[in-house]
Amino acid sequence: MTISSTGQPPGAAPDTLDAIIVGAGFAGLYMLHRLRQSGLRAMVLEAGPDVGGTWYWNRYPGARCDVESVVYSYSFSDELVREWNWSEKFATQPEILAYIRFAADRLDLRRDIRFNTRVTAAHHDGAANLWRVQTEDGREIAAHFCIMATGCLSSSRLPDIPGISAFKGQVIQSAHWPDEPVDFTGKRVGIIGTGSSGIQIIPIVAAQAGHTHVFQRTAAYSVPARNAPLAPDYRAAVKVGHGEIRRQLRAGLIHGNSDLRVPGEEPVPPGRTAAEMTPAEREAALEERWRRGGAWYMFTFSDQVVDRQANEIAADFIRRKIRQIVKDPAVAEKLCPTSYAIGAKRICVDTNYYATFNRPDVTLVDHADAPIRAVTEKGIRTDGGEYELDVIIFATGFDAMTGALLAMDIRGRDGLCLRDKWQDGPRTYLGLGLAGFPNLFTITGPGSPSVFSNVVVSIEQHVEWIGDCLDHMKSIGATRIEATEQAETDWVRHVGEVAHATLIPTTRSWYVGANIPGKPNVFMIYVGGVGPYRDICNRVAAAGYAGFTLS
Ligand code: N01
Repeated sequence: MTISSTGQPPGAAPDTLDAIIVGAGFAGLYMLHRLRQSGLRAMVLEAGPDVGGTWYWNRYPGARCDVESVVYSYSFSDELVREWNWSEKFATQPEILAYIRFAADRLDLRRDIRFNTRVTAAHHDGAANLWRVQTEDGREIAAHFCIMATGCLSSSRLPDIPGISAFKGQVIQSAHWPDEPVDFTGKRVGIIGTGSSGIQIIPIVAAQAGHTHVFQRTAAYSVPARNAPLAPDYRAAVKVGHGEIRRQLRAGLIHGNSDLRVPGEEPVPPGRTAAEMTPAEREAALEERWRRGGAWYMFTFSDQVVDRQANEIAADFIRRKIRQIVKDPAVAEKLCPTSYAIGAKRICVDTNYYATFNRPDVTLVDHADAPIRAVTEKGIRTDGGEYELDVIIFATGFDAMTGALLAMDIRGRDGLCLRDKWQDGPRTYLGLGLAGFPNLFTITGPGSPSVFSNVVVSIEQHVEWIGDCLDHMKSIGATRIEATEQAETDWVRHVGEVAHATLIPTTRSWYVGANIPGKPNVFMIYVGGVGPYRDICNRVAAAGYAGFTLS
């Protein structure tokens, strides 16, 4: 059976689609657009009421992307680049959501998206060579291909602290913030979690609340964002230079616009190893990265994530900054991260985070002194006493990489269940395909650079690779593609080898699934860089999709 030029397979039921795409965030929207360009009939199923994915749900106060706006946006369309103007270096969630809505409308995507439609199951019907996708409202939709665009950080979690349902005040999850603005004026607020989300929320809530208690289990490394409005001449320069910026981003030569030549600023010199620099040079380089702000502090030394000494120099610089900013030395010490290498958990980017602890109406409750035991009717009980609260905010993270996929009952060839296949941790080939699951693709799936890259760059690469793959299948009359067991095993080994050559897997983080009780601890991300990864994927395609079986 071949896919016809109209995208309709001969003999297929009229409502059989070429592809179902799950999720209408950055990935699902571009995938729909790309498949339409190939003349395929595709539909996006989206649990939420609108486009945006993570940028729809994570609408907490202070939510921003910590990758710079001009590069955290689609690069595939010159029109979109030309027509959209980012207002700030780091865009707010409302601005990113407005951008995604703009892209969806500009590309006329909404007519093929079913909103408020949560996918509960996807089963491959081998005889018909179709994916049968079931939704929460009891419908079934069939398609030849199923493409999971479900996001890496879309399955948020409440921790298993006992008593949460007993609390008489308001409980809010950062990733499911209420639609209406929450007024914290005069309220006693407790925030659990000091990762990227908590660090963005805390300064904003603290400025409004009567009193804020920050419950910290592990101190995080955070660098200032140095957010600022984008000057018109800078925006114009980015549009003019867009082609070259896109080339460099895709090759992994630059990561954000901190690396671009901003008018009036010299580009940051390429990193050298810490050992190649004198102590004065190292200090100047760290100071310069701190002054510029942003997550690219991680690249101050070229060996920062592989060499313990280089890593410690970069980590210690941040601790010294914390001690300078936070006036109470005891509080400063508690805010200093010491238990893990910088970068082994995602570095945070903040605006006024550490300075917030100088406010008289903010109290740091550190786990070492007062571990949380329970949520009670009145607040939070720790070993150090009970804190009475009106609101508790949980910024406690996500079941990353696999949570959204395993929330669905996905079954492949001969009924193979994804939950069984991944019981010892996720296994994929390239983070794109899975042995035993024909015609199923994952965009930024486990085993790809995904969250270890500017994820929009990685999304575009996967979407284009999948689109080209389906074009190729059509051209040779193939209707089925599946990763081989051998290719998958080799890739999983390679992902592990690359990761274990760095310091990144050396701590218990969501990168290894350690934040979810009972989740197998396996490093889930390809950290070899988007450039080398793109080369590998391109070579696989050029070799007739080596490591996949096509029929
Ligand atoms: O989640 P996290 P996040 N008791 O898992 C604590 C992206 N993102 O939503 O470290 C007490 O990082 C937990 O403590 P510990 C970005 O990739 C990007 O903040 O496990 N505390 C930790 O402090 C990011 O990395 C942006 O000891 C508990 C916090 O909760 C990823 O999303 C913004 C606990 C969870 O931190 C996730 O970030 C936001 C418990 N039982 C998110 N359980 C930007 O672009 C958990 N914690 C800016």
